[in-house]
Amino acid sequence: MFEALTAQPADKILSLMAAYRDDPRDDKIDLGVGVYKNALGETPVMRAVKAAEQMLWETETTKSYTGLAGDVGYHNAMRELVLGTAAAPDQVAAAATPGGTGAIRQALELIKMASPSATVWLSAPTWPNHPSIIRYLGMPMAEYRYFDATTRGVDFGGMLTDLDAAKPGDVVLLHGCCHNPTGANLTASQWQEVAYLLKAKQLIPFVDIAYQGFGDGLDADAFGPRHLAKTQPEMLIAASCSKNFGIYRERAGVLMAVSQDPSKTALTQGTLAHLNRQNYSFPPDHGARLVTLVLGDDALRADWLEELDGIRTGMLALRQNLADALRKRTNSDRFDFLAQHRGMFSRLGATEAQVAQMRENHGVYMVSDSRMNIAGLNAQSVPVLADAIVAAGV
Ligand code: PLP
Ligand code: TYF
Repeated sequence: MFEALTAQPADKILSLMAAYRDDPRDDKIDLGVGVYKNALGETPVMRAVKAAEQMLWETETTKSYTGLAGDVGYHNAMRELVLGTAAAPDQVAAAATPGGTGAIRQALELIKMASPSATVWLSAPTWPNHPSIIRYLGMPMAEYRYFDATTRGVDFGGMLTDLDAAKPGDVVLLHGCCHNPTGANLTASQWQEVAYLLKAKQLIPFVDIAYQGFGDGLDADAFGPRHLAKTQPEMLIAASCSKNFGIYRERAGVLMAVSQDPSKTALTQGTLAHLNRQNYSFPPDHGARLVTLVLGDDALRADWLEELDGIRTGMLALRQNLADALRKRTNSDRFDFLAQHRGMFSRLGATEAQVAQMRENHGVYMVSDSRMNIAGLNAQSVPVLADAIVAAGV
């Protein structure tokens, strides 16, 4: 049987990690995989998470199964974190999932079950796992324009024009904040315009939010999903705790299905539990429980917020430093977009050949589409990167 398997394409982000590891140069710079790193290049366990782990170790009395959809305390904590008061508890069905990716997968399976002919619209470009999973599930898929290669901002006119061609019942996947891979994001008023179009065309928003707190702050980053929850009849949200709690390997995510009509919630909740059962029975609990402890304890929550804000403002400072360094070297403002982008990533707009040149000549590792992880920089590497960018003729 196994001989019938065919080799699958590698994940270009993850293969870059291996190439970086194998590079013997000690001045190499890793701007590849989307993992937060401090100025020392470490991805530490957050203080509040460490404290919650100790609390859990001391107080946890059983590791028996949770519910099929995970723990209700976690659903509530995540609903409040992502949606605030934009949706009442009885409007939201929720299930814990293995990471944000698990939530995306379960959301797509729900869409396929409920509306097999719905096309899922993706931003061009998007996180490569979106089209990969959709293709694997055999679902119809289309792209809407999103990134403007000239301004390195959002091609908002193109986005609205393309979404206008979607048919009623189609699903539109939107990055909640901190767009991966471009770093270019919708403004609050653009979210309002998108919401207006979605409602008028009867399109269903599906928000993937994996970086809440990494852009302009926890509440500002959730403007989009909250506005949609208030204005749309139905929506799906896949939220990840990997980045903002720094618990990548614990695999904590949540899928939320929001409906203006609370009478639909029980059926949707049952479906989410069913989908978990089909795929892995019970979802992982450890990371979810840490998140619940941190969010539910005033002192831990305050400490988490402080550390998260330090991460966020540190990345903003690196963005500004890089934009300034490039202003100086090029005598122009054409890299100012780096300071306007938000989140971990910016798409630089370099060609594949320029990306390869920066890797070979300067040991700078970015994804071949010229996505850079800003958190991979520090005070020493910013000028090195700026030199590399100029030398490559970007
Ligand atoms: N969605 C986007 C856009 C991402 O970049 C990520 C990356 O980590 C995820 C979802 C999900 O991450 P995880 O499955 O590690 O929680
Ligand atoms: O985009 C990134 O770098 C992160 C991490 O298959 C990641 O989202 C990358 C690839 C992948 C899973 C996670």
